[in-house]
Amino acid sequence: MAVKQQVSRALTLSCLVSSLLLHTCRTLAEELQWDVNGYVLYCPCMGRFGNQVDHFLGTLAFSKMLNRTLAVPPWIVYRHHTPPYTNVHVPYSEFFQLEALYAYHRVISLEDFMEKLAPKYWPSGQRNAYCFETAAHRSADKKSCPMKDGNPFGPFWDYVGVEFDKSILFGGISFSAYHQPQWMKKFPPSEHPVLALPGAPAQFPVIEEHVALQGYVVWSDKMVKEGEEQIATWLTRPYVGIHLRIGIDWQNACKMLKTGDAGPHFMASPQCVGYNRQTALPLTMPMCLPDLAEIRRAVKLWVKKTSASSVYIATDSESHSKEIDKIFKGKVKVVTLQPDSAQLDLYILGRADHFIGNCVSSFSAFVKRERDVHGLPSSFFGMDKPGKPNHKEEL
Ligand code: GFB
Repeated sequence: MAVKQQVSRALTLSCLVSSLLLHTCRTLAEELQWDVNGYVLYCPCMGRFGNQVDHFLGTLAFSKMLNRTLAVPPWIVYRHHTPPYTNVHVPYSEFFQLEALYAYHRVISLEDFMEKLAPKYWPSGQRNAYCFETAAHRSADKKSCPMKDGNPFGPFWDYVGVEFDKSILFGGISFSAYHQPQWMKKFPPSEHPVLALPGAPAQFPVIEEHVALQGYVVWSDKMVKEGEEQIATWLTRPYVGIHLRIGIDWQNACKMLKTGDAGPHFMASPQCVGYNRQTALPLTMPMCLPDLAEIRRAVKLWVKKTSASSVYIATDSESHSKEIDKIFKGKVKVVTLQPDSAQLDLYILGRADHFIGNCVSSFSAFVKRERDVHGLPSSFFGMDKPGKPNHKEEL
């Protein structure tokens, strides 16, 4: 069954499912049973939050494909600029409901797996690491999986208290559905109960088939409360939410468009140019790095189209709130909170009456997918109609 259909069916049944699940989870919390079909463990070691979510969706699908329970890892939050500069590992359930994932597949938090199951079923001395031969070739002895080499790998496995005892290498297979029989044959759960991987068994960006799995990523009650409070305090509906990804790291990344080193598929861009490489629309500079003129144009267009009373600006650096304020001469409220929590920005953008995102950013992609699940409209800077050529529209 197509993932999209599965999601909508699951959402329709959500009330029933969640009450059943709450019961199941309570039972599970009391006495967790070992799953004889095995487990998938991985480190979300590539990129920041948006990248980690893309990988998470693919890994969820991979675990279901192998019929193994997914040990859901914490999010890795980097603090490169704030003391004590060490990574923070935030349990999945801080931001999202773990139970909501059950409607798609069996999961357990990695923390619970380690605390409640690992001591008995995956004890020290029996902890195998699994990786591609090519990855092991980078290690000193050329035979060991680089599970804990460097940051964020070492701190991640230290967080859950894991040392690896042995490496098992593989090659000639990918994480796609095409290789499902090979995975089952090579690593039957009876002999390989825990597949612990150095990175996500998934592609970046998330493949089209798995985009709708976003429907199972449901905000935690705590996040909903905090987000709704901020919306009620600062914003008047209808509001347009915009994501400005314009900081220095992004300026450098977008330079690749100028040098011609990037095709239409560049980071998260399939979300707006289309997933099919043959028919993908061109990726232009304003889509990657909108300048102030483009930001003003798009905001003005969508505020007018939606008769918005306020604009919410989420940004990685500069908010341009003064310049945006000037367009509307005080008639539209312009708000930026620049919260420490990136998830609060994501929540507010997700609930906007219209969203203008950055086509290339996986942070924007999180918002776009979530809004698609709920049937809410989105556009991108440099592309007013995603997936279709950008018709210039008159105000
Ligand atoms: O989420 P993310 O993977 O998206 O990484 P990209 C960007 C990070 O920057 C977010 C912060 O996780 C946030 O921590 N950030 C960006 C923001 N925009 C906002 C915003 O509007 N509000 C708040 N509060 N925070 C990739 C990175 O970023 O870009 C890769 O994952 C690499 O590591 C690449 O740096 C160039 O896909 O935009």
